[in-house]
Amino acid sequence: IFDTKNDDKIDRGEFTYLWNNWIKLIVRPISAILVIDVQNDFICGTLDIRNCPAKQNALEVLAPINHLLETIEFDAVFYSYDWHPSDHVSFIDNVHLRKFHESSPVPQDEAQLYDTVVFEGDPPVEQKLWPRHCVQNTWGSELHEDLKVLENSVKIYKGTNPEVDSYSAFWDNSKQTDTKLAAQLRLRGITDVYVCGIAYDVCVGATAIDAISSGFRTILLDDCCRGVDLLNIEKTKETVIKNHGVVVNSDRVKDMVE
Ligand code: VGL
Ligand code: ZN
Repeated sequence: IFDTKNDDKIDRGEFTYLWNNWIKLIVRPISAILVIDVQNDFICGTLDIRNCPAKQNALEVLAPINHLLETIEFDAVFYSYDWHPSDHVSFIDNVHLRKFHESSPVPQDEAQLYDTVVFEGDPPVEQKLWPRHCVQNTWGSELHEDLKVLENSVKIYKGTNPEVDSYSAFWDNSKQTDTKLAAQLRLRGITDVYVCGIAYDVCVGATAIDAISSGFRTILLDDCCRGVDLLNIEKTKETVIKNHGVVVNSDRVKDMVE
């Protein structure tokens, strides 16, 4: 094929065909899908994102995610759970349990839902205040009953430390402890990570960014996500693209996964 004297006799169509197959054999993509936080509280419970600024309906992720899980043979499937103890730092009704740091933009007795405050600590911790949600072993923290859950899938629990929030399914927000998700992906030889779920601009975005920095080719499934704030959803997509991830609709996946 690399015969330069007879270069003009080479069948370019044949060459391209062989080349594509060699590439696929050499670097066969091994794919995982991460289904992020498709839990009752975000869909129809205490942190129903229909009440958030973007007014999106998280129920709409179920059909496209289920369709993918039914039609695409991913090499691994992971479901993450936001899984908080009752005294979790992110709950507005828990602000009285801790002291605010002097640098907090909002004083302790004036803190409102969705404010970002700073708690005392070493170092002080910045935290957005959410309604109580996804408390461990409650209905609100269960996956939605209409979500397809595959056998042999892996469940990842995050936000279990009462003092630290965890948006990403890889790391807590202070990057102190990891969930072992990256190790589990590497153990399976995963090269490509598809990310979908709720909330687009919070846990899905943080997970996609960490997937990229953990070295995985990362594909964000735009139509399989719903979020809190439209501007932040746009910023999430921009950040993923800027960091060499891709954002696609789920109808593209069948051509990307063998
Ligand atoms: C989430 C807010 C608080 C999420 C979790 O799953 O996106 N959002 N905790
Ligand atoms: Zn949470």
